[in-house]
Amino acid sequence: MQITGTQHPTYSPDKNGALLESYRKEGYIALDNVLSAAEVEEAKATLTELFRRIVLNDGSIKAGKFWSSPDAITPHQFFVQYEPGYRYDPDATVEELELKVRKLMWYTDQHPFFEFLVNSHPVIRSVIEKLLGDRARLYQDMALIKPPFIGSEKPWHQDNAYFEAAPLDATIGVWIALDEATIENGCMHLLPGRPNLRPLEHYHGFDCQIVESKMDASQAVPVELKPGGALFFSGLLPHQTPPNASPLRRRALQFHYRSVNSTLLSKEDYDRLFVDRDGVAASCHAASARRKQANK
Ligand SMILES: O=C(O)CCC(=O)C(=O)O
Repeated sequence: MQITGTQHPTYSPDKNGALLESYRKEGYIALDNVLSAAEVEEAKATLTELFRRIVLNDGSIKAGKFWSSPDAITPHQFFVQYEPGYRYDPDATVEELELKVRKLMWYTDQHPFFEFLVNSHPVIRSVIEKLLGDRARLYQDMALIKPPFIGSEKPWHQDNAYFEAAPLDATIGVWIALDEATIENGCMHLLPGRPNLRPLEHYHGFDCQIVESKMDASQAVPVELKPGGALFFSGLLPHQTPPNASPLRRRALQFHYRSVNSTLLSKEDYDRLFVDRDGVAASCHAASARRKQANK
């Protein structure tokens, strides 16, 4: 069993000033004990329960809500994504299948415990709103599973490259470790510092990712977390997770919020805002458009 020796502060309101300063300077903060041991156990058990319900197709999965915009026509629907190398085996048991899952997405409205975590958990909401400087609404939810041996890399990217909210500092993510997250099993790696908190050009490699020459990956820092520890990070912070080649699980919850006063733009308008220094539209949408154009 791995035990990370890394220590992060435990949240208390008297730390608000220092946490905000650190967030503004580095683009993230890490905290221990955001979830209690009991909450971590409940989150893991509830993820398993939701996975079983969707895989067994027992009729208990509700039609999705649309968190991002009440005006949107298409609701987001809970789905499961398997690791890219996994070939579906109809004889696999549910337990075996769960160890092939890369992510669950749009799942938090399927269970009251996750609704509590995203909407009302006192530490999550306090920290998010303090760092955002505004009331927050949920923008996106995922559970990122990175299973033992086959959990694949998520390449360098900025979450704002996927989003459409303005202004660019109005989005924030929280990534909560449910297992120990270490360098060996694929913890978060970050490129901190104000100069990196600006749009960086993305392209479509094996995923939507930052153009390598636009960042200095040698300055990256890994952030190991104990179960219940969490990383709060700007939508502009470049981050990556390496593969999990270890025998250990690395489950995490990730919720993104945006300020209630932010605006969702059309993809075209967002591409005029999310622009790299050299004037290149930097989002994943712009990267897809360039790829389509090149393949014509
Ligand atoms: O948990 C991970 O492996 C990385 C997730 C991530 O950065 C993302 O999906 O945006």
